[in-house]
Formats: sequence, structure tokens, C-alpha cells
Amino acid sequence: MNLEHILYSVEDGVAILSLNRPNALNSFNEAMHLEVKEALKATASNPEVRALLLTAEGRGFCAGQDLSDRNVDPNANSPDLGLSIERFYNPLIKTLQNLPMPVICAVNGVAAGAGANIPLACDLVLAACSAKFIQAFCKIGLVPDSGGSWFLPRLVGMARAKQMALLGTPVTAEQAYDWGMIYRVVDDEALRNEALTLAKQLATQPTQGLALIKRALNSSVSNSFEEQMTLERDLQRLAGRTADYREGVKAFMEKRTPEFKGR
Ligand code: T3D
Repeated sequence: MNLEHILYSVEDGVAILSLNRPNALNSFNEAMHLEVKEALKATASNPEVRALLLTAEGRGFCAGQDLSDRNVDPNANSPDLGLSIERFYNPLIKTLQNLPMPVICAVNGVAAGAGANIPLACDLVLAACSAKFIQAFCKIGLVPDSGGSWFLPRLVGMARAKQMALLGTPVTAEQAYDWGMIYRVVDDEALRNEALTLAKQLATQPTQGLALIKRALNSSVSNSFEEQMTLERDLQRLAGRTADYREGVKAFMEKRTPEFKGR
């Protein structure tokens, strides 16, 4: 991979993808979108990778769309932002949601616009004490995208979702934790290590089982009770066919630690 705007490596079963345009607060231009897409494709197709850590370089996590690419001549035709959402942001969010492994997000600083909503599509979000989540869209006449208008009311309730989306009020990491938006708040200096340790630990677990858990919980948000019970049956059937399930039961019976292979 020829990468200029992100860093990507694989370590102990964990793919580490770090946004790397710190001077523009890691905002997305088209080139960064394409590199992230390629890295996620490599992650999904590498059998050695059993967890993804998404984070960023510098003092911020991500400021959403790079607005310098949108600063057009007032007399020119308006850019088709729907196309940008369809080509880049929606596929990114769907890929993170559907990746068959845990996705850990380490929010290392300010997260604004699409950058505030990308973490909400991840499975476990750790945020640095100094991080802030800002639904900045309302400040420039746009609407929350990248799944924000779907995730936020479900995570924090309609009143807080509207507060964030209509007022653009920054939400601190502590508030985000109290409101159920994220998993943990971590000291700034400890964030990367804590997130990587968690990702590495998850990479030793029954990957297919975890992927099925993720599918079950994500689907529950829009499924009826009946649909969910049927899905649980179907997913359990798949889980029961994995080698890791057999190993888990065998190890339990033999009173030893299981050695999961992610198969
Ligand atoms: O267009 C489409 O494709 C549709 C999809 C849209 C998705 C979206 O995400 S729309 C929302 C876009 N994002 C924003 O509106 C956020 C804009 N940024 C901010 O409001 C603030 O920068 C922050 C609240 C995030 C952080 O504030 P602060 O005071 O900590 O930092 P700063 O000084 O504003 O920014 C630092 C630098 O990053 C600065 O550059 P400079 O002056 O040092 O050369 C600033 O211009 C740059 N920067 C920050 N955000 C963006 C950006 N450059 C380009 N695009 C940005 N979004």
C-alpha cells in the first residue's frame, strides 16, 4: 500500500489504522478516504488480523470533511454533497459496522462533524480525557451524517441528540461516557497503549463468535423481538460450527485456558 494520509500496520493480530493529517486535524479529503478504504479492505482480507484499532495522529481525532475542498467560488455550481456521502462516508460507516471482528476506536482529541460520528460506528470507543465530540454540522448549515442521526438518538436519547445536533454543543469525554456514547475515558498519555492492549486481548478471542455477537447487537436496534429471536437462532447455529467453539468447550472440560485461532 502506498500511504500518505494514514498510517497502517499489523501487530499481534491487530490492524492499527491511524489518520495522519494532523495539520488539518485529520479531516477527510478524497485521498485519505481512498487510503482508509484500501486499508479496511486489507484488514478484512488478512486472516492474521482479528481486531482493528482506529485512531489518529496529533492533537485531534478527526474534524470531518476537509472544508478547504468545499470552499468554492460562490458563483460556481454547488458541490453534490449527497454524492460525497454515497461514495465515501456511507461505505466507511457500513464497513466499520460490518467488519467481522471487533473495531476499537481511540479518540485522541477533538472529534467534529463526520469525525464525531465515525467512533459511534465502532464497537468499543475509548476517549482521551481531553477529547470532545462536536456535531459541528449545524454551524455550517449541514445535517449530521456518517450515521450520526441514527446512532445519536439511540445512544443518548432524543433530547441530548437534538442538543448536540441543533446547538453544536461540544460534549466532553466524561459527558460522552455518562451519556452512554462511549466505553471508557482514559488519561491522554495512556490512551494509545490502553486501546492497543484491549485490541490485542480481543485478537486472542474467538473472532468469529465476536463478529456474530456484533452482528446480533447491531441488528437488534432495528429488529422486532421476533426477528431478533430468529436471528439469535441462526447466529448460534453458525457459532456452534466454529473450531473456536469446540476448543472453548474442550478447554473448559479440561480446566485449561483455551487457545482460540479465530476459525
Ligand atoms: O462535504 C461533504 O463531503 C459532506 C460531508 C460532510 C461531513 C462533515 O464532516 S461536515 C463538518 C465539517 N467539519 C467541521 O465543520 C469542523 C470544522 N472545524 C472546527 O470546527 C474546529 O477546527 C474544531 C472544533 C474541530 C477544532 O477547533 P480548534 O480551535 O481546536 O482548532 P482550529 O484552530 O480550528 O483547527 C486547527 C487547524 O485545523 C486549523 O488550521 P490552521 O489554521 O492551523 O492552518 C484549521 O483550519 C484546521 N481544520 C480544522 N478543521 C478542519 C480544518 N481544515 C479543514 N477542514 C476542517 N474540517
